[in-house]
Amino acid sequence: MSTNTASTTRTPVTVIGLGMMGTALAAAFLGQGHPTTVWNRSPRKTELLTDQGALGADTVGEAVSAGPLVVVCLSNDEAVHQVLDSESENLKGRVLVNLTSSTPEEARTTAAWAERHGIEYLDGAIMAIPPLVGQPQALIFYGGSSRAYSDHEETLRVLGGATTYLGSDTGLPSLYDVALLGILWSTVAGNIHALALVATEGVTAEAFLPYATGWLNHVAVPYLPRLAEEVDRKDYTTDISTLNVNKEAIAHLVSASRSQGVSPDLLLPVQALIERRVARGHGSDSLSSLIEELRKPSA
Ligand code: FVH
Repeated sequence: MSTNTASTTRTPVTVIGLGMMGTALAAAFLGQGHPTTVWNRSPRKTELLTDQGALGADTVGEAVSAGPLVVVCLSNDEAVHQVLDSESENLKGRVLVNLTSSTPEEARTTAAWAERHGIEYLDGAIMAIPPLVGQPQALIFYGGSSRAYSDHEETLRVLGGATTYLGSDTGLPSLYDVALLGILWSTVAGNIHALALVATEGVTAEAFLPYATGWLNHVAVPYLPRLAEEVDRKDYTTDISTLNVNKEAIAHLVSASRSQGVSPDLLLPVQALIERRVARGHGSDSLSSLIEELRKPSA
């Protein structure tokens, strides 16, 4: 164990996992004066933090026993259980905050494991990259024990100013996580397809960039509130842009991609969804009507 210079008034925190994210988490706690104990499978990664005043634990047990709040941030759910399943007795009565990415099912399974062992549990999803940790705009979702959250909200808010508690369902943070990532990946995918398309005529990504950002800022983002209203009301009537119109337009995109020598693969699933919805008689609906093609068929 190395020495620690943090203040004694702040809640001691243990961070298990010092990858890119875990290191940023531990540094944020240290930076706000929390006595911070760290453990990592590869011990050499603890040095960066012990140099900043963290206590380096030689074992997971030593790290878990160091205080009331244990934050774990590893590659995946399997790693979390490889490291912590044998520490269930040691974790009893403490608060375990799991900031490892997982599925809602994995989160709920881990929450059930924690409950069986008397561990107060919060699942979390970090919607930020390591350099943003600790910044006011850093968004981290939490779900699980309301007592654990209220007891430690001030400490957890050190990690991000946009810290948000979603309620007692431990599966919600990862559901929000993957839902938002889906928006990110489809937006980036659409951009990548567009850049491949315009590049066939020598247009650089830099030259196209202002049009892409303008399109998102002035057309796509302003549509989202109306999209949300249509989905919540299940009212897909529109006098702005129907599926019939979009069926024709996306056919142009697929045809142009092929004739320009660019694969339409990223957009074919969207075209198929539009064509299926139109074929089912919803051609005059708005784009939001596509959600009905995604929902599981009602039993
Ligand atoms: N990095 C990011 O931008 C994203 C932002 C959103 C949230 N993610 C999630 O954070 C988790 C950790 O991600 P990371 O970026 O820190 O990942 P790595 O730098 O690869 O570090 C992985 C740590 O996990 C340890 N580890 C992996 N497997 C095991 C195992 N079986 N037993 C013990 N520890 C394990 C690894 O240890 P080592 O390789 O250094 O010995 C690292 O500490 C992740 O869920 C992201 O989705 C980050």
